[in-house]
Amino acid sequence: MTPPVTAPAAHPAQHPHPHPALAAADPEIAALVGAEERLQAGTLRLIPSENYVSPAVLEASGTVLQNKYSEGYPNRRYYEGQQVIDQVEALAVARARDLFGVEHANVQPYSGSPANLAVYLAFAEPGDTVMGMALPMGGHLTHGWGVSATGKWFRGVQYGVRADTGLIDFDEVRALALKERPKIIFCGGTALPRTIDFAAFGEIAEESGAILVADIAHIAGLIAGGAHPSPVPYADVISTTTHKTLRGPRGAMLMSRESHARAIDKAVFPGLQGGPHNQTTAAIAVALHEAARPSFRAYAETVVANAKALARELLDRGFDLVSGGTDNHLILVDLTPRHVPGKVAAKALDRAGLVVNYNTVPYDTRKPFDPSGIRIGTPSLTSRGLTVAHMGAVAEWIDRGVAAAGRGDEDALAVIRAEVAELMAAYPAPGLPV
Ligand code: DSN
Repeated sequence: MTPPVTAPAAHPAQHPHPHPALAAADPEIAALVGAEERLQAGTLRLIPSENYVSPAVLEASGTVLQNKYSEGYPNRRYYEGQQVIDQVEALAVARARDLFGVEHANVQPYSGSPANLAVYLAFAEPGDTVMGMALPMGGHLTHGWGVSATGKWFRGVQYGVRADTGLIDFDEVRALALKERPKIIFCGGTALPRTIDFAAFGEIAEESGAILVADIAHIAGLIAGGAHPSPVPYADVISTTTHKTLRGPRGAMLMSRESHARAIDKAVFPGLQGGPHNQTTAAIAVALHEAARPSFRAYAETVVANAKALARELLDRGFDLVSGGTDNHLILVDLTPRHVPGKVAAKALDRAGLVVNYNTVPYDTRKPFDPSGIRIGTPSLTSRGLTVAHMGAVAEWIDRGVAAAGRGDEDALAVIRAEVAELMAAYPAPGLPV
């Protein structure tokens, strides 16, 4: 039965509804989208893997490209009617190649985990040994961690960081690689606050005969913006999501030398996936176009400058930061000395309008679902225009929020929430209706 078409729900004051068709067809979902918009507008989003896409990226990802099936690759499809889609994908591929200086790019992986799975399919057989950073040390599930398919179907051996420095010990990585002879070595991760030495990983991979995969999901935008060294030419394969510092839609890419192009393409399709999400491909193309502009370089530099300033401010307030600080967009705070578990702190900070995630710290003595740390990042606040000058206030809110969490002081959290909302009202988020 066709649902009744109702008038769009009224939007604040006289403004037209930002999603009139949605509001008419499905007021419940429209209301939830509106609630999420208000949440994203009114809070200080500090999760390092999140961002705000531009209105152009948002528009591209909500287009009729959605309606098309296009299994295959440009000019080699299993469906007709690809006159436009082929051009969209070819443009996205060309922009990825130009921006990252790579010979080959595949823009079809649905997200980071499928992208990494495609790498296994391309370069390893079930049961082969693979090597990556352990998840609790800052790695990713798909780098061979036990609970992931990659750790169940492959033999994952894992490196970590040194307990005394919080840094990767390349002697340990080399010794492990030469002993275990993995088919694939992953570098990169989800909670690494320091510059990744791709050259050192490249040497070890070459010495041990492994394919080196640089998972740059977190730092792709910093690399594109010149604020972090590139894994080219050290990595055989570069895997990245497109929605973190790169500020594109939720998606992923695999990049490589031409010699690996066929293996990667075959692994993504038909090896692992069906039809690509063409609306996402278009939005990736737009994001790559934006990332090639000088303003993106300024954004990437400011992301890092903000993170360094925030780290300094947190250190000044006595916080214990893993590795003593940051080189990138991410800060990992060990709250053990504050006697507040990470989860308790993260939930309290959320009530204070400061959105972080609880996170394990290296050698954590607590469980992953109730760990000792919180993870903080600066991409989103930088996209809203906050600068180094604001980082003292942000650190002060985090400090007061963690203290309030420790003593269960909801009134103090409410005061912080109001202060945060006041600042954020002055820095509208890209892509959100005013
Ligand atoms: N979920 C991502 C992150 O937050 O870092 C990693 O996949």
